[in-house]
Amino acid sequence: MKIERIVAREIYNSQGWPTVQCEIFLENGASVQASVPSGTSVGAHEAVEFRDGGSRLSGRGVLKAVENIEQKIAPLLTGQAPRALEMDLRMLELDGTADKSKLGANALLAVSMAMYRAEALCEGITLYEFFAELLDLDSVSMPFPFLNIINGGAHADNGLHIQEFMVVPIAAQSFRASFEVGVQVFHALGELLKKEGRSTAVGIEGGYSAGFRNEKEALDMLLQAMQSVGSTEELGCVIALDIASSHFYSEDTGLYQWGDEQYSSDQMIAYYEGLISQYPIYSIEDGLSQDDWEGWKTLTKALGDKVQIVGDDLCVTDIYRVLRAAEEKTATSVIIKPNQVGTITEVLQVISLCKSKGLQTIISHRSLETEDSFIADLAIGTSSGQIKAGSCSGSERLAKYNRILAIEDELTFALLNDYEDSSSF
Ligand code: 2PG
Ligand code: MG
Repeated sequence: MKIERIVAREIYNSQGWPTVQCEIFLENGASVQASVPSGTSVGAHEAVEFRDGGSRLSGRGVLKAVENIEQKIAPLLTGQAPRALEMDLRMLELDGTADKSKLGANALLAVSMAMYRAEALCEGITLYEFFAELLDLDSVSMPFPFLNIINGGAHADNGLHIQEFMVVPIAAQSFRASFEVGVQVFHALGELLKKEGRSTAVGIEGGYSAGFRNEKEALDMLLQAMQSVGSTEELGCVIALDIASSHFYSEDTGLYQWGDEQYSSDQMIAYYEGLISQYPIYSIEDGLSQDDWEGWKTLTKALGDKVQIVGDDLCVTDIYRVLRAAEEKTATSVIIKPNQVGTITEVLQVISLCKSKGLQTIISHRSLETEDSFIADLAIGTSSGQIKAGSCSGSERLAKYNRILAIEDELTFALLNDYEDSSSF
């Protein structure tokens, strides 16, 4: 089946800013679509988006990225059968830059995601099955959800330094049961906030953005919400934090600006040590700044056997940075965000590298999302084990979780059928 036409358009993300959507039409009239997300707290080493600049939409229009797809990429790929991996390599060659700045990571990613969907469609399999086939996996596993219940940092206007306070239900037997625990904690915290006459407004990832006095108060209320649903042991529910510390680190002083205080890397590590002793914390993301490799080494040595040490801005889904993190033991887990690198082929390479180096992976959304549920298939098809897709409010967040629920049903149904077939003899 050949590609008849590749179309791109400017659409709007969950915060009303422009982003790129690509649609691929096949000869038989079928079509697939993909839309790309964007970040708010963007790492310095991420691949770059192509934005129009100028005065229209504060310079954030993506009409030039759309033009890059339709005029530069489409002529290269139209008229051929969709072969995602090979086509990603051709796009990368056409772009020719390390940071994807010639065509834009947003232009490349929209085509890459749509192409993986098109090839899966032509093969008559689902997207997650296609990923499992490419990674040579005999079976897949469901990921644990990281539900971002309280938003802070660059994602809310409440003065919290920590960007994400997430709940991770780890003990349930299925994704559905895990997610239900997370949802209950979200609503329980809403009730607690209401009872205290506080705002239940949400931040840009759908978690509460109330004005907490400090991180301790936010954690205490989160814990109270968890306990009101059941004891934390009984719930099997733990806390994950994304500190996103690059955004309050000063290159000039080499220190972290925490309110009126300034902390060194060692003081930040001591602060996390204190938190771990008081709360059921399971995972800490971007605890130190994106280029503080020495600090990360100390952090991983000090806390790596107690909690998951997650590199996001540190690794930016870049194969060389992930390799360095593995070799220098600066993290135990890696955030995987397709738009940090620009093509799905590179994402799959990074996931494979993590698996071979014993690093955990967390497939992640961005703060500015669309209704595209691509990362749900990616998390399952690569058996990545963990997914963070925001809170349980906002359809752009739920699109991912709901897709996982549907895939879980599909897999359970297939298992039951296999069992019935085998037991009928
Ligand atoms: C992060 C992400 C997603 P943003 O820092 O991990 O939660 O936020 O997309 O703003 O970078
Ligand atoms: Mg992060």
